[in-house]
Formats: sequence, C-alpha cells, structure tokens
Amino acid sequence: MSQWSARSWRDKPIKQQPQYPNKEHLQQVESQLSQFPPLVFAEEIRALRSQLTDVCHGEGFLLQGGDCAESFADFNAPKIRDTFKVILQMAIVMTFAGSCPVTKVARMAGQYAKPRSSDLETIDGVSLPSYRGDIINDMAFTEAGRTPDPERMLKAYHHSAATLNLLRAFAQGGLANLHKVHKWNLGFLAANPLKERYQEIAEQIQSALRFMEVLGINAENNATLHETQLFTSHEALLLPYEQALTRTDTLTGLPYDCSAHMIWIGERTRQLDHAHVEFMRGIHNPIGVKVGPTMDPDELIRLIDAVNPDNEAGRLTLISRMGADNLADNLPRLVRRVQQEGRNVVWSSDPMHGNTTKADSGLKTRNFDAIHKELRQFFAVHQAEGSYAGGIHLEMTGEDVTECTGGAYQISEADLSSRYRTQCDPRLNADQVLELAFLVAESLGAARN
Ligand code: TYR
Repeated sequence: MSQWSARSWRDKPIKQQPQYPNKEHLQQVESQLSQFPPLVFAEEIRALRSQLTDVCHGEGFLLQGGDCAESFADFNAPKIRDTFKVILQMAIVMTFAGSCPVTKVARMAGQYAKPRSSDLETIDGVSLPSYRGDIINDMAFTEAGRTPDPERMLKAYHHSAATLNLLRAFAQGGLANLHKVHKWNLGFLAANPLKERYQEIAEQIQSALRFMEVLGINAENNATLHETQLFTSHEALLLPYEQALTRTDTLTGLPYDCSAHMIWIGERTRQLDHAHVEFMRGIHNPIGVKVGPTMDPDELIRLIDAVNPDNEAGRLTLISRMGADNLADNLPRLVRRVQQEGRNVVWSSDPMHGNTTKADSGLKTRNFDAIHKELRQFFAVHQAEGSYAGGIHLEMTGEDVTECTGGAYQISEADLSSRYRTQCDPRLNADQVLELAFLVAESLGAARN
C-alpha cells in the first residue's frame, strides 16, 4: 500500500464534497485551522481506545448518541445540557442492568456535516446546491445561502470548542453526580404500560446507592460516583477540515485526528479505493464504519483489513444499520464471516437509519417499535452467532420533540407537527430514549448472563 499522509486522500476519488468557488479562500482557512489548538488530546483518544478494547472483549458496552446534525442556530447551553443528561441517564440504566461499564460517546461538538443523496436541490424550477450541514452551507434556499463557504469551518471549530468546554465541565463538575442523574426525567414512567418493570430497576439503582452511602462510599469521597468521561464523535465527511485538525502526537509520534475522539465513515463514502477510507486508515483514533444491508461479506473483510490491518481490538467499530425488516436477512452472514476470520471489531447497532419512513403529512419519521425491533434482533443475531453485541448508536435529543412516532406517550403521525424541530432526520426525544434504555438494558442483561 502506498505511503499515508494526512493529505494522501487528495489523490483519490472522493464523494460527498462541496465545490468551494474560491479555492484560495479555502486554502487560507485550512492553513489557519491547522495552526489552531487541537479540540481533543491524543491521550484522551487513547483512553477511549482502551475502553473500546474492553468492549471488543465483551467487557463493556458502547453508547453513542446525539443529534442527527448540530446547527449554529441551535447552539446554547440548555440544549447541550439536556442531551448530556439523557446520554448519562441512559448509560446508568444500562451500566446497572448489564452489570458492565458503559463507554459514553456523544454525537456532538463536531457533527456539522451531512451526506446528501443529490448534489442539487430543485424547487419551482430553481436548482441550487443541496444543504450539506452548517459547516458547509446554509439551509436557506438562496444562492448566497447554499454557496459553500470555508469560513463556516472556523465557526464549526469554535462552536465545537465551546461545546466541548461545557461537556467537560458537566462531566467533572457535579452535574454528572450519580444521585442527581438518577432522578432526572423519570416523568415518562407515569404513562407507561411497563411502568412496574421500569420502576423495579429504578428502585434497585436507588437502593444500591443508599447501600453504598451507608458504607461510607459517597459522592463526596469517591470521584467515581460524581464524575464521568464523555467522549465526542462525528461523521468525518468534510476531509479538508479533518486533515487540518490532524496532529502528530508528541508522546508517540503517531497521527491523530484531533477534531473528535472517535470519527466514523458513512455508508456513502466507504469505497475501498476512495478518499475517506484512505484518510481513516492512517489516523490512530478509534473509528466507526457504517454497515448497511447491501454490504457483502468479502467487501466487509477487505474494508476491515484496509482500516485495521493489524487487527487491533478497540480500533474499529462496525455500526450496523439494516432496518428492522432487513436485519435478519443481512446481518447474520456478516457477523458469521467476521467471526470465522477472527477479526476484532466492536459491533454496534444503529437502529435509526434503516427505519426512516414518510408520514402522510410528508414529514420524515421513525417508529419506536421498529427501532426497538431492530435492536432486539441485533442482540438475537449476536447471541445466535456466538458474537458480542457491543453497542448502540442513536439519534436523539434531550428536548421534548415529536419526531419519532410511538413510545409510551404513543406519539401519532398527527402529533408529529406539534414539536418537529430537526434539521434533517427524526430523533428520539428524552422520554423515548429513556424508555429504550430500559428495554435495551433488558437485552443487555440477558446477553451478559
Ligand atoms: N464514573 C463511572 C463512569 O464513568 C460511574 C458514573 C457514571 C458516575 C455516570 C457518574 C455518572 O453520571 O462510568
């Protein structure tokens, strides 16, 4: 294989990139970004890798979640806090029920670029470049809005820095205190038909905390009860940005993409001989690859070998996104093959992307039951194949939106329009996420016993 450098992807074909009209301006921004401090440190990235190594060996679980896409307009502390809360609350339920550590990775502080099915969008006979996320252009359907602007990369960097700053403060500064986390958002229980089962787990957690308190283990004298680590991640789609934030770590001499702890390649940019795979193979972050129903087992092995040639545990997470109705037909052969070939990967399930439908009103939605079905099947396939179901990847928000149907509050298609706020794909709201946490915790508990 040819020599890797942070810019060697430039010699390969590339998909899903904006066409910047002013190349000089682009270069200026890239060189500015490459002088900026890294957003995350290599040592933190290694900490995540080590946690994922445990997950790979069946000794942990990966919880990855957050907004479909972040936006500049929606950039405020309550929003960051609410997503933080819901991730942590979900993590605690799963840690307890699965009796295993949960690695928490937010889709935040950099999730600004979106792949699109077409380069152009046409409205009333007018064609303009598609909206590709706030790091590239504006949602507003005007010539100026849709023209890719490199300055947006600088803005995305600064927004990510401020987001990370708050996440770090929350994780270490009291908001993560287990006693508090446990009491948030239990409102969803009231209307829930499975109320008693949920309450049982909730009470068990409470009494475990009380027991420790009696023994003298409390948040004041034991950091593990009031602190946690929340890592960041995003789809590494816009390669000029990712390259500009790639740094050689002074301790190890290895290159890391310091835009986030973990980054992933989407379904549309995972071609073996293309730019995204080339970029990913050389950086030392943990990486994810989305795996959809069209993936063929041979291709999957080639892809695994391209990005993880030394078969290192913790380096690669395969994020399957099959759709509830397709999973049983497509996932088993992939899992079997990976098992047969002895490749070390973390298998994670994205139950969102394969289950998007259009409501009669035209709004994109996802149904809670389909999401839950895909997750149940994911656990069942791994159980049957003697493999380990190691994680989930969700699009969710701490806000009270109505974007996915179903769940305890039985959101109907007619309810969707009341609080439909997503920039692109429908997200689970806080109640739905928590409900799912309890359901997944049951599968996780069963898989680990
Ligand atoms: N410190 C442990 C962890 O990070 C337990 C913990 C989890 C503590 C979540 C607080 C918290 O909010 O997993």
